[in-house]
Amino acid sequence: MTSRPARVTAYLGLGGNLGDVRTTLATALRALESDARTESLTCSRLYLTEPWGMHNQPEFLNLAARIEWRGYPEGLAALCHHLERQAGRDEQREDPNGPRELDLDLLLFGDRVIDSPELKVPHPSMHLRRFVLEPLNELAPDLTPPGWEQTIYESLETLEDPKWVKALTDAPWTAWRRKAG
Ligand code: PH2
Ligand code: MG
Ligand code: MG
Repeated sequence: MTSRPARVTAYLGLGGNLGDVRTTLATALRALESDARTESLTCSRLYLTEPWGMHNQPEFLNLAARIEWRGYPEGLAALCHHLERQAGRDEQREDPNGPRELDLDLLLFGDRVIDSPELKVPHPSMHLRRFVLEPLNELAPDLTPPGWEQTIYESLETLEDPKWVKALTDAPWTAWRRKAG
């Protein structure tokens, strides 16, 4: 008999800066939400963000999502990768910090620390990036990720990333907010 995996609260960072990014993000969120292993999905606001790591590229749209996931982290990472490819992303072509249709990063998976060649959780550079921490702070300000000494809110207070992020409050996105059930 195989036992059912426990439900884990995971956090994702989503972004993109090529093509119709709002539609791409909405499609990816819908696909994440409709997966049988997803029990609920809650999103931050959408942010317009200054490119980090490589300057000469379009601004990004970013958001964070909390997902109640009944499954394994590898399964969630594989779903993210599948949705990135479905959005037209071509990893052969791209620079590590360069433009892309969709980036879906598994940031946190409960209290788990994963350090395999395929998957690293917590995401190794999330603590350096305002475009990750600012949306995440809407969902989990008091959370201290495994291995960290600060909460998300505290790390944002001391963050030195000079890149700007701007929350967008226009209506179309609001329709994609999902409250945890
Ligand atoms: N993603 C990158 C590189 N730089 N900059 C912003 N603002 N947002 C991103 O999602 C982003 C980036 C590579 O994953
Ligand atoms: Mg990324
Ligand atoms: Mg990525």
